[in-house]
Amino acid sequence: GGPASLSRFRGALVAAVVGDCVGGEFEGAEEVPMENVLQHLNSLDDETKGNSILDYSDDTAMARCVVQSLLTRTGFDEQDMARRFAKEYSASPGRGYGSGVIQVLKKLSSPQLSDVYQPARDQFNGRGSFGNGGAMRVAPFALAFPDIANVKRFARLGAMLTHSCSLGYNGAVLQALAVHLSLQGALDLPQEFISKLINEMEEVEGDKAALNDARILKEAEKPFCERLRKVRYLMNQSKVSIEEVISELGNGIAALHSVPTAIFCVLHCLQPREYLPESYGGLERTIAYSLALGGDTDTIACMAGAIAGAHYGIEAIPQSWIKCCEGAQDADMTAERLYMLYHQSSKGG
Ligand code: R7I
Ligand code: MG
Ligand code: MG
Repeated sequence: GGPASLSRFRGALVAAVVGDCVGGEFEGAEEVPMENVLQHLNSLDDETKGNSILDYSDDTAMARCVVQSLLTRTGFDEQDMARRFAKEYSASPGRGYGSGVIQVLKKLSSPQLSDVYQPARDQFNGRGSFGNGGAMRVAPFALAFPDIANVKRFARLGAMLTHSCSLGYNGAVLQALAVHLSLQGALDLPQEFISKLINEMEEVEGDKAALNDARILKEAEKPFCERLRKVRYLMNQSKVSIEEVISELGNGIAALHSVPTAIFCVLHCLQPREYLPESYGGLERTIAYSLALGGDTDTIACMAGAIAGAHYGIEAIPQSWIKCCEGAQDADMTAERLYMLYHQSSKGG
């Protein structure tokens, strides 16, 4: 479909859930042979396994809270979103949350809490978390706000409810920008897509707090920009090994070691690759490739899925995959409501 078509909204939201669910199988694995990935994905086509459900993890659990909050409040309401995160955690604590963020989610459920951003600030001796938990759930912000300034602003605030370190919340801003651009059709011109992301992040990372965090954590002056330049270098190589991607971009639980990686997965899989089945379309390639990197596979596949889904649309996701994943059909239903909210706001409401 054209820019911001319903198919793209559905694709983004559903492929994020599918990435989380199918990626759970390999989370934390150091090496994942492509053969194992393809076997896992093939097993989803198996009729006899048609009803087997792959559970979603914290990535989807929190994204669902974001969606429900944005829809119910018709915009960003930090109190409401914080309450939903806390409630979801206490109802299903076993979704594989990061070990640090659990403290935040417990504090957010206290009725005496006056500043919902405070628990996040208390993390890691007051520096805040740089984990990818803000980025993994951010896609709905890009699907709710048509204006890029709002996408950046609210993605940041939404992430800061749990991640107050700039290396955490700026990862969320980057992921939201990638989904935003993809939704507009920007992946039709991959070189311009990566340049736009770098330009946007130059400004985002020029912020005083970001420069300060980068210095304290001994990262490059603008860490996400540095990584995006590596993405641009790697996407322009005809051959790139998985080892090189892991060593240059990472596959870990930090936003800096996973958001640029997810963006690379999408760009790398725009073309057919010899080690991926010829029958696969771009979305299937992206998910398979994300899993083969190992490490934080559920989150990298979830984020790459959101970006790729916004590009290829819902038709690109195999029905058998959707059927196997908990919450995927549900995501498809809510995508239409986000589509309406987005197009309502773009009419100047
Ligand atoms: O970021 P977060 O929500 O975790 C998300 C990840 C995803 O992969 C999910 O699928 C799930 O598996 O978890 O949770 P946090 O606890 O805020 O951060 C994740 C981890 O990053 C922490 O448990 C720490 O190990 C590490 N980390 C830090 N370590 C040292 N110093 C994050 N920030 C810091 C830090 O400042
Ligand atoms: Mg998870
Ligand atoms: Mg994960």
